[in-house]
Amino acid sequence: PRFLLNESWAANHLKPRGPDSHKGTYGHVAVLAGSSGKTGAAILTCLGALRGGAGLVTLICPKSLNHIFETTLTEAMTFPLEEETDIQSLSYQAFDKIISFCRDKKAVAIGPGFGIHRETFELVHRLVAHLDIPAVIDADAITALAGEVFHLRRAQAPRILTPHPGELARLLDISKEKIQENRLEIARLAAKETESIVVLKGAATVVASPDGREAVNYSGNPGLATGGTGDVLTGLITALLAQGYEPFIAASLGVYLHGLSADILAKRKGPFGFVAKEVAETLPNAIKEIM
Ligand code: NPW
Ligand code: AMP
Ligand code: MG
Repeated sequence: PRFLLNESWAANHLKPRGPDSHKGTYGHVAVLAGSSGKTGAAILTCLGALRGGAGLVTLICPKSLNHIFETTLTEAMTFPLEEETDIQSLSYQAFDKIISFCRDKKAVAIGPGFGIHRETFELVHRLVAHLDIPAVIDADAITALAGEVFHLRRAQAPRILTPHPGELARLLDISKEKIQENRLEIARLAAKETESIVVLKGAATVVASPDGREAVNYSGNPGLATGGTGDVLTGLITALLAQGYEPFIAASLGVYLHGLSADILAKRKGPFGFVAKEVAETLPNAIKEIM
């Protein structure tokens, strides 16, 4: 079955909040993101999660960068961990602490600005296979899995991959051009190959599940073609997972709301020049528009 992600689809799937609900109802999101030079990616992922309605958000980060996050992120918490001294990224040494921290969390985001050192890649491989909660895998974590998708097949909990065409090209070792020529078919193939839900980003984002469901998005505009918007989407989808949406619905609803937020900004501010942070900040307006 194929769905068009439009306003009526989203309105049918977005759940209202019960008056007696509390932050525990909406799940605690863990975010594994950020390294030296890419702290913004981690911040944007956390903002995407908060604006997407997560009950609580904690950023797991390298200790040396903790002060940046503590001063920038008011509503999110941090969980600083020892890092390899010279890379200011987390490495496989942090594996056990991350696994035990995530045990009672509802969903985890892995990858935005996470780093591309070998030690970080090894951490990603082990986390992808062993974390027993739903995970959104993006950016550097997708790059870490290039030629190593078997780690995904070992996972016992749902995995959602959110590649842009460049990342999917790297993951599957096929050209960007080939991907763009047949986005739906390649996304479907990638979902089968990785046994994960695949969100192939870009104009008319495609969502494909290994169970055969697929969706094409009708919201969004080229104003989104600016640094950090993908990081916001990752946080948003993770927040929807934490709120209990089934993984394919969480991915699809996240893609639609993210695009709608950009459409509201394009109308309000102009067709481009709005920034990723504003896409996060406008998510409540997008939710309001379809509720
Ligand atoms: P080309 O060559 O431009 O045509 P990378 P990244 C291609 C973090 N960030 N359609 C592109 O193609 C991220 O989270 C941090 C077609 C090129 O080949 C990552 O961790 C920020 N092709 C890290 O930086 C803000 C497309 O992909 C390749 C495409 C690197 O992420 C920015 C580039 O991909 C950023 O989010 C499309 N729609 N989109 C921060 N403030 O901290 C991309 N490509 O090398 O993975 O680089 O996406 O910038
Ligand atoms: P990333 O490259 O990871 O930062 O993600 C970019 C985000 O912007 C994704 O959600 C893309 O789907 C979206 N995006 C980029 N270009 C366009 C476009 N021309 N039309 C609609 N959405 C776009
Ligand atoms: Mg990205």
